Amino acid sequence: MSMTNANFPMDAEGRTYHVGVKRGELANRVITVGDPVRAMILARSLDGVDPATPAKSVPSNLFSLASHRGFLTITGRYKNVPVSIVAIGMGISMMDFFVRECRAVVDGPMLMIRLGSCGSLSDCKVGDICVPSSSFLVQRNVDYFSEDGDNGSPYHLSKSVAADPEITQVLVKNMSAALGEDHVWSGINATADSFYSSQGRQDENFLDENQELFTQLLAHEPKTLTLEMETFVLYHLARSSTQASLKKDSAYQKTNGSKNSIRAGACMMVFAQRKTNDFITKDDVARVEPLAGKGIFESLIQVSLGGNEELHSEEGS
Ligand code: R1P
Ligand code: URA
Repeated sequence: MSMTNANFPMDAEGRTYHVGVKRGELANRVITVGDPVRAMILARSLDGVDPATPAKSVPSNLFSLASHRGFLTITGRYKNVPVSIVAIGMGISMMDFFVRECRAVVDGPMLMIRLGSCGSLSDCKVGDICVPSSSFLVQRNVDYFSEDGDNGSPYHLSKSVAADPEITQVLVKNMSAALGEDHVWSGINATADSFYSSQGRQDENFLDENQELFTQLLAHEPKTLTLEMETFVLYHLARSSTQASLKKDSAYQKTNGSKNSIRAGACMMVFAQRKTNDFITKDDVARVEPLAGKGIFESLIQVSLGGNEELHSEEGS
């Protein structure tokens, strides 16, 4: 694959370097997940999908693209609205690739909603859904572990960044309808730069100094519910998105006062209960994922893109 433009590499067709998508392959409304199999399960809810589609495969009537860097993009329609699902793998760098490269190939406003898995340090049970209205970042302070003296605390905790409030509210409503309101929790998410040290897991093979981490997280944000590895970057980049991509879209400019071109939200399924040490079973994942999928697709199409909705509903599939 040969690329031009070292600043934002794209190939001759206009495909991005890592996600691999080009204009016309991605809808303005996008669900992002970590696990490609979760993306395939969600794709079964899209319009016109054959129920006999084999497990762990992409329905043949949908557009799909597996990139050489592990991203999987699937585009189709849900209740006739163009939507995409992008599996990104794990970690904050993968979320950064996803948000920036997808933004680069779509015209007009975008909605991005994450369906992830998480650990819970609150009372949520495995299989419950959490919808965080904001997220903060937990980063290992590598200098603390150096040998040259006092370098602060072992973990940096950032300020919280808010999700889009309308997306959060619609997610709570639709997840409650799909799973029952007793299984849906609101609160704050912590995005960690490791599954292990900065999520408070104990590992005698490394010096991590994280025995007090949960206490510190709760002192920092008492409503901290969940620990995972991407959501903060999604919320942060949505809030940092500029209107550059909207300049061509006069209808949007006329009707929407927002300074951002991306609105984002997230929800996550509790896989690890960190207080009781429970971990979700395969059967529970198989039960919860399709229900959460229904809640997330309904939410994705119920929030308005703003501007000329008709124009955007013709794009992306
Ligand atoms: C770790 O097991 C992974 O699971 C969570 C974390 O954020 C991390 O990516 O999310 P996904 O299930 O979406 O990958
Ligand atoms: N994903 C995470 O990042 N942490 C967990 O504990 C479970 C899923």
